[in-house]
Amino acid sequence: MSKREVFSVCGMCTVRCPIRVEVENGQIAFIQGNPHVPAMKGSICPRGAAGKALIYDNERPQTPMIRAGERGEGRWRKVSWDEALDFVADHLKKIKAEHGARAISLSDRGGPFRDLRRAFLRGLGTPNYNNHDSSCARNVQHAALSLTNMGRKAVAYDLKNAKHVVLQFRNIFESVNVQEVHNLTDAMENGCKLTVIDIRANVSALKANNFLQIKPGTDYAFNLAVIHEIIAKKSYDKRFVNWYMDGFKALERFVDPYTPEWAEVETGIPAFRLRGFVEELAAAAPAVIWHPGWMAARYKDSFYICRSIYMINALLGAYGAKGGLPFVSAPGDVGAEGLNQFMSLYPKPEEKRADGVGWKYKHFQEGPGLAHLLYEAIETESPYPVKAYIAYRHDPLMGYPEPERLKKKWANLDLLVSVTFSWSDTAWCSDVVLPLSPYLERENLIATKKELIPYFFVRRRAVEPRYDTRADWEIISGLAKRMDLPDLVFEKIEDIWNFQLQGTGFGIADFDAKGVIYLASRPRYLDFEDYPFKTESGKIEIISKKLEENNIPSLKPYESPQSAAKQGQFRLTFGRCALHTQGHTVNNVMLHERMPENTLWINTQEAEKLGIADGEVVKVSQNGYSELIKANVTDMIHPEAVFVCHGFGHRLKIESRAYGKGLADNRFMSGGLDIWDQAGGAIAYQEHFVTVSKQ
Ligand SMILES: Nc1nc2c(c(=O)[nH]1)N[C@H]1C(S)=C(S)[C@@H](COP(=O)(O)OP(=O)(O)OC[C@H]3O[C@@H](n4cnc5c(=O)[nH]c(N)nc54)[C@H](O)[C@@H]3O)O[C@H]1N2
Ligand SMILES: Nc1nc2c(c(=O)[nH]1)N[C@H]1C(S)=C(S)[C@@H](COP(=O)(O)OP(=O)(O)OC[C@H]3O[C@@H](n4cnc5c(=O)[nH]c(N)nc54)[C@H](O)[C@@H]3O)O[C@H]1N2
Ligand code: SF4
Ligand SMILES: [Mo]
Repeated sequence: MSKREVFSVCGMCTVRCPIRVEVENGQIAFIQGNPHVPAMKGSICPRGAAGKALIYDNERPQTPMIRAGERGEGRWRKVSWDEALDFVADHLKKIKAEHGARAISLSDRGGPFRDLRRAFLRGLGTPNYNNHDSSCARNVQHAALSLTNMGRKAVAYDLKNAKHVVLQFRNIFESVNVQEVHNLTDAMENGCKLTVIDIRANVSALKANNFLQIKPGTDYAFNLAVIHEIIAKKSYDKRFVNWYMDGFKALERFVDPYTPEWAEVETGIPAFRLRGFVEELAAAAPAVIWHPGWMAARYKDSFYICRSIYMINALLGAYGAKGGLPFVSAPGDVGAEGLNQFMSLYPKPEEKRADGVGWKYKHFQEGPGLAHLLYEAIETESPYPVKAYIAYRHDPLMGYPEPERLKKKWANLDLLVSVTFSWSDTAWCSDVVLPLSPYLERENLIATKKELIPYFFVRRRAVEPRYDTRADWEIISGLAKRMDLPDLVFEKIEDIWNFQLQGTGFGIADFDAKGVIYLASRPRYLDFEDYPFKTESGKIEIISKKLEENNIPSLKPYESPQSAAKQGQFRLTFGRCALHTQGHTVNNVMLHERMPENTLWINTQEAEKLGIADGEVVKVSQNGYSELIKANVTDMIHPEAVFVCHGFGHRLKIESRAYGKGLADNRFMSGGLDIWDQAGGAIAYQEHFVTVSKQ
């Protein structure tokens, strides 16, 4: 019997936890958190444990496929890798010759392993790289940039050392990042307080010291009143404000009308509770983390909510502080050399982006752009035609609103390719499916984690592919070879790793012992005087020149949210659950067994008015479209909202377990592709109402 251990990286969600895998006789025997990464404590979440079931799933794409019927019809021709890659490359060449390289676009799931494919796009000469972030954290990113000219990941959440953590539309104990869960739990054992501001009592709320149930759509009102109270009681960190806040006076004037009593009427949270909460925060400052949010693509004012959170963190002196939001270090900050980048082999394309980011919308960061605006460009051919789209580990038909409308926009494409390890609506609708090996069956590039202690990490192959699938680097290499980009063609992964590590002083064998290479021996906290805000003034700028120049207010007055028009109508809200990841695990045997469908959370009193009993199958409808779902009648949700876990409602027969189970929230967002936050860039997914009725 042969037995070995492989250090790798989980791929069941985009948190990408470091893992240790035991392999016996070429089979996965055991998966655990990498014990050499202290905050993992050797553990993984339930989805991480279900990685094995992904490998044995025979309902995933097993060979390359080219469509034989119409798009979405589901008639496929199984082909060899050579034929599939030739097909894609021939189309890309033809499109490039006819419309220029800019007519080629790709979107992905973001993350640390994308250097090679971004280099591929640069090599082709197209600026049209996007990721999923306009459906996720773009508002948080743009809020951070608008105040500090640094992205949201420039600071860490130092949960372990925090004294008070605030979660507002952030459900840390279900929307899991394993290290964050352990760090917060440790802190709470040492007396750290937890406040949860949510529209429903989620698992995090059940563990919290304070749970503030808020009326949906009114978070901005609450936060403005918090700022008002902090300033009125002079509870802010004077040294921080003097050194590092530009525009404090403007902020003070702006929040003047937003008293706790005013906010009580809007939010339903009593003024005395807000006051007590602010007192507790001030007592714990600066070791406070008010989490700025992750899935913050919810409302038309979500960007301003995120901005207000960063401002509160600043007023409390939490920015930069131990136990707050200290700045992360890059390799260079701790005297180490960073990895070599494939992207730097090619110049940045000069062409303007199809999604308008950087020229039409100058206040947005280019990077991953805004994918929903790419889709608009595909439809309108403005500013120019985009004819090829590669959905690379991305399922926009599940992740964006209005899938049927999105498909019509894509009708303009000459080539639609999906690179994926699972079936998805997008893959089903593609011209070509290039099946990716699941994470346990493939390697990835080496990646850098900027942290208090920065480190390099690498995903290694634990077992050989069961089916005719390939790793990312093999797919990109195959395409690069056909598109005459010899610098991106590799026969073996070691050549890629060697290129990346050249000049760092490390070799791939240095990952053998622990799976990661730490670049410093202890956490690096900057001295107060050295905070590296990247604005012109070197301070947090409350009034953002970039926003104002683009006619977007830095301080936006609060507007009350729309309410339901009649009884039986509710705002549709959503989130994640601990047992599934987005739309791509609902067909996983192990996870499906534990949670086969989502349910509709509905407030007890509202359900009674409609005569709906707990567990009853009810009808949810909007504009003539309806689906059925089981009601979860509960006191734990605000009466104006209904809630579902996202990712269910699959309609592909090939996914026999998930087929027809649960409700797909994105199908109840009529007009939703056009409802987005003009200041923050993200889709406003929760600006929709549904009618709930007995069947
Ligand atoms: N209505 C509604 N829409 C939403 C949301 C919601 O709650 N409600 N949530 C939003 C959020 S937060 C996000 S992030 C997006 C997600 O949207 P997507 O990024 O499209 O969703 P996923 O299902 O994570 O991934 C899509 C495909 O990529 C592959 N994949 C996913 N993760 C990985 C990975 O780690 N490695 C590899 N190799 N492949 C992977 C799978 O094959 C999967 O089919 O959707 C957003 N859209
Ligand atoms: N288990 C699991 N973990 C995951 C993922 C997964 O799919 N499954 N996906 C990962 C990804 S891509 C992301 S983006 C993160 C997302 O992680 P989070 O940002 O924490 O997102 P959600 O779980 O969507 O929602 C958090 C909470 O927001 C609440 N909420 C909804 N509307 C409102 C409102 O108007 N006001 C307030 N205050 N609260 C509201 C919901 O009830 C929910 O409890 O999770 C990551 N981790
Ligand atoms: S949070 Fe869970 S699913 Fe996500 S990477 Fe970590 S162990 Fe895997
Ligand atoms: Mo996300």
